[in-house]
Amino acid sequence: MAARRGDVMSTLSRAMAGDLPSAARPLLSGPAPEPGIVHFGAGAFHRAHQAWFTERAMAADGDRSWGIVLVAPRSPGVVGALTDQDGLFTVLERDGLRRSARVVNAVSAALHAPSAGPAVVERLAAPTTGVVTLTITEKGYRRDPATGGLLIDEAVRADAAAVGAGRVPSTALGLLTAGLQSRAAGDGTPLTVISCDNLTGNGRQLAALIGEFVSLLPGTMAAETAAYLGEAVRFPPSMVDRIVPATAARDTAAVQELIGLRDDAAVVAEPFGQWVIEDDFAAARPAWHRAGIELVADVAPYETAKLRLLNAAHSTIAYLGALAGHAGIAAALADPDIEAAVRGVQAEAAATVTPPPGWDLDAYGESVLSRFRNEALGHRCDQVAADGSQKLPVRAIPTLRAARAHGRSPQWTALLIAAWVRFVVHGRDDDGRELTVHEPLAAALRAAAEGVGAAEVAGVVTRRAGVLTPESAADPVTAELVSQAYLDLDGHGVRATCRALVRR
Ligand code: CS2
Repeated sequence: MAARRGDVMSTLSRAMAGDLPSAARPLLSGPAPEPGIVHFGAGAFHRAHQAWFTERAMAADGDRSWGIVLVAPRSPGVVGALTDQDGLFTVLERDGLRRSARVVNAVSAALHAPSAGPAVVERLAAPTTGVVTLTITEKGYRRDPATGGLLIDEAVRADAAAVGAGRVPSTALGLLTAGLQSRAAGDGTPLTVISCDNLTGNGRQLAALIGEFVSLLPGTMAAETAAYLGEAVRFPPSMVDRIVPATAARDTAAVQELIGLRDDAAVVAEPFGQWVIEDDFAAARPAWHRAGIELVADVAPYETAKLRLLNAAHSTIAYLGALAGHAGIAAALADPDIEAAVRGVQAEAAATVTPPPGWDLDAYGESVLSRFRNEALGHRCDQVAADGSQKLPVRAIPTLRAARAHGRSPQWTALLIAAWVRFVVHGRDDDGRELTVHEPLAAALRAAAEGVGAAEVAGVVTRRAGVLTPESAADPVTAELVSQAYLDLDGHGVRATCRALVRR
């Protein structure tokens, strides 16, 4: 570990990789793998999940042709650091006092789309590209919450016009459409496109949104691309799972200590990781089955169980935790009143879910809670609380609807929704301290709630955000449960509200 040159810590690079302690060396030794995958989204999750699994797969069968070209659609994010580090980055795993770090060799190149010119579309069009993956977050799909279809706004129209005119589009969906159009006009090599975001039926939704995008292209181009989509492109749904908080300074410092080099693209994660993909590929794929990835006939039960029992529970901890004054997820779950609410949400969800083959939903719910208790991860409530208007329709509303369809009164799920409303509109915890609120609709929702009586706030805000479907919003029991929970949070705070619901 002799990487110190004078007083300056050297930065991770391929030339320095030989100096790494043996436990930290990449599984795939040698040069960067040849590009075979294009990935959209430069967040930490991709590095700790798909890139980590794919390196494992390449190391397992020695096929080095599935290197990842990482595309940052908007902000350059980590592109500069990854380029300087020859695509190498570290995954730091933390669990209690245990920590370990390993450098991952999976990235062939990193591109910042706005500055890369036609390079992204060229890479998508290259016959050697066999798979595209996406982690562009819920809001990156540009879904219209009211219709579930593509939100055809100015950016989408401009992108469709750009593709039509052979210019480079700017949104992730626009770039993907340009790549598909280019393949359709070329030799039509098959392609598999895998959404790795937390959407219901993510593959099906992405296929539909791309279909809509393609229909906005000029006539012949639209027809040719649509034909290619139908014949040679598959969009298998996938369920992804690994808790990956934002990398903090203490994580970068831990990596430096463990690998002896500075890494500006390091990510921190829990040891657990899961990826379930529907076995529906257009052509070849990496040896993912040799890297622990489950290839199944139907992803839906896995995805439903994960969204409703894990993600909804996570959001419950985040909103109630933030409102009760907790900064971290683990600390919030250690609060017995919040734990009762989280268990309530999980129980309501479990009653609506068909377990995936071989799963015991009680054991799954418990395993999720024990993962959330991993305090060493430093996962913050405000991170999970971000973008609630995009997340709740996927992770909470389906439970609410299914429970109501069976005549039940899902009070805990209603509390989750009310807590989100309170978090966004009030923006302060129960002791009056200001909260960090990341919510794309925050300004509009606060304006909508202005001057509205407390009994009406939850209804007005959930309708304005499109979080409740019109059918759920019209259900008097749902409306009453959410409004009452909001009034209780407003009047008595998180703890008293949870205690009262436990007694109910
Ligand atoms: C979290 C997820 O931030 C959030 O919304 O619920 O990112 C969660 O950590 C992952 O889905 C776990 O796989």
